[in-house]
Formats: sequence, structure tokens, C-alpha cells
Amino acid sequence: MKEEVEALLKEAEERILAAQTAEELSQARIFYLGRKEGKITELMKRLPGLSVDQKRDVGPILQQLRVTVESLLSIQEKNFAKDELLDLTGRGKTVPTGGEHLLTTTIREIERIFEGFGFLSVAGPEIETERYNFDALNIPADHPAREMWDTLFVAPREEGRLMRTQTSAVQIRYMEKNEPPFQIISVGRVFRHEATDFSHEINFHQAEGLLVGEKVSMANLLYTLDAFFKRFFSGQKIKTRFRPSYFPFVEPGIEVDVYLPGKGWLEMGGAGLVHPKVFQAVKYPKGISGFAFGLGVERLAMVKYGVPDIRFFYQNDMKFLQQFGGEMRLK
Ligand code: FA5
Repeated sequence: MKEEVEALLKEAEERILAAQTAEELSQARIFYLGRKEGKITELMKRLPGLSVDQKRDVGPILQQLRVTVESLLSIQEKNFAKDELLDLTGRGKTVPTGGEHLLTTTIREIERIFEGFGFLSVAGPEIETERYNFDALNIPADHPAREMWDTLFVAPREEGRLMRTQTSAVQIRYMEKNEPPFQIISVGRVFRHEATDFSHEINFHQAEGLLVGEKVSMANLLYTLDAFFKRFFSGQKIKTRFRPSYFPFVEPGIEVDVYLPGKGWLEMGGAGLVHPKVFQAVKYPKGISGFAFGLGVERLAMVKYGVPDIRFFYQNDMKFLQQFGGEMRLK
């Protein structure tokens, strides 16, 4: 029986050390130590039937065998458990990291391009007074052009505070505090009380440009807008068109459209040469000239990134956001 025990020990050692998976180890455990038919268990069961001498002889080595096999198994089982935690070849965990919103990306692109042209990026408040949003822009209280902007007022109405309807308000704020020549760009949020559709939101962004100096002409304005579109839509085949239009704070005034495939011409913005009344409102001397423009930021992004509906920007739909930087990344 002694030989039997020694042979079993050798065999068990080999089998346990050669095991490749946790499953093989657990089979080995059952094979040797299983309560019913385990090889070592069976030998132990034979002990009571032996003589006292035999018991003294075999008892300790059988016990030794059991302890050795038991500890070998548990060491290997622990090793396998560790391997499961530290599988260096496993795939990394995918975690959502969030990303820049497409509008933020677009705003940065617009600012970077104009800063490249030497424009200074400035900001203005979203809650405005009638003076900055309308009066100083040559739109007095009784002017029918106020109807062009469906205004949201902040209560109480008598205080004349409103959600700005256009970034043109920043023109006045900047000119009041600064002398020409200068060129500024101001990208920000504006608000209008109007019905929404694929190209209209009640809350959207505009990029306002203002350049003031000497002998500023329509040619300067058209060149600047054209150069901007070339850079912003670089690599894309886009069509633009300029047409005459009316805004009380410019003369002459124009509008610029960009072709949106599948939808047709989409109005991108208004522009023109700054009206003399605007310069008067900020007490600039005669002879000063300038151009101004206001572009719709969401609409620029729609054409550049193929977004068919402006409302996607504000719905926080993960499927939309993840296409533009809010993707899942490996940690
Ligand atoms: C203006 O707001 C003028 N302040 C633009 C301007 C600036 C003219 C400087 C001359 C000199 P308008 O209301 O057309 O103009 O708006 C300008 C652009 O904002 C539009 O061409 C369009 O691209 C975008 N826009 C206007 N309304 C909405 C809206 N509801 N939703 C999304 N974009 C809009």
C-alpha cells in the first residue's frame, strides 16, 4: 500500500501542475479528494480495516498524501484566480468618456479662422437692453423692423430687459468702449420667439463680425466672407450666393446663402456696410466706415457636418452626439 500511496502522490503532483484551466483543476480535486470516489478518499476508507501495525505504517503517509495534494490544489487554484483578474491579453474595458459637443467644435473653428484673419474674439451679455439690441442699431421703438425679431422679454416688461435676438448688440457695446480701427468676432447665443422647423430654433447661435476703419468697402466684406467659407468648408464642394437684403443697421445690406444638398439654398447670414446712424449712436466721428455680418452657427454646422435638422443639436440624443466626439473610448 505504501507503493500505491507514493505512486498516487507522484501522479497527483504531475496532474495538478499540468492543469491548464480552473476546470481541469476542479476535476483533479474531485478525482483525488472527492467524497465518494476520490482516489485518496478511497485509500483513507481502507484504513480502519488494517492491522494496528499497518495503520502505524500507512496512516502517516496517507495523511501526508492528503495534505500535500490538498495544498498543491489550493495553491494552483489561487494562481488561476489571479490570472483571471490580471489577464494582460484581455480586451480593455470600454467606458463612456463624453466629448465635445458638435456646436462647441463649430464655434471654436469659427473663432480660430477669424482670429487667423486678425479678428479679436469678444463676448457680450445674453440678457440685453432695448438700447443695445435695437435702438442703437437704428431700430427705434416704433420701427416696423422690430417685427423682424420675435423678441422674448424678461419680466417685468417695463424694465426693457430682453433675451438678445441678435449678436449685433455686441457691436454697440464694443464700439462704445473702443476706438477704431479694429476687427472683432463675437460668437454667442441668441433667442427668438418663433416656430421651429428643420432650420429654425428658438435658441441658437450667431457669429457676429465687425470691422471698422477707413475706406472699408463691400469688396472687403465679400472677400472676408468668401475667405471664411473657403477655410470653414475646406475640402468640401459648396456653393454660396450673395443677394441684396435689408437690415436697419447696414447700408447696403446683403444676405448670404449656402446650398444644402437635398434641401436647397439655406440662409447663412446677413451682412453689409455699417449704417452711419449706428456710428452716430456710439459718437464716432464722420468719415468712419466699416462692415458687419452675422452668421448662423448651427446652419454652418448643418452644411459642414451634414446635419439635416437643426433640432438635433439640442435633443441630447446619444446616437447623434456620439457621431461627433462623444464616443466610447478605451480607458
Ligand atoms: C440678424 O440677426 C442680423 N443681426 C445679421 C446681421 C449682422 C446683418 C450684421 C447685418 C449686419 P437674421 O435675423 O437674418 O439677421 O439672422 C442671421 C442668421 O442667423 C440667419 O441668416 C440664420 O443663419 C440664423 N438664424 C436666424 N434665425 C434663426 C433661427 N430661428 N434658428 C436658427 N438660425 C437662425
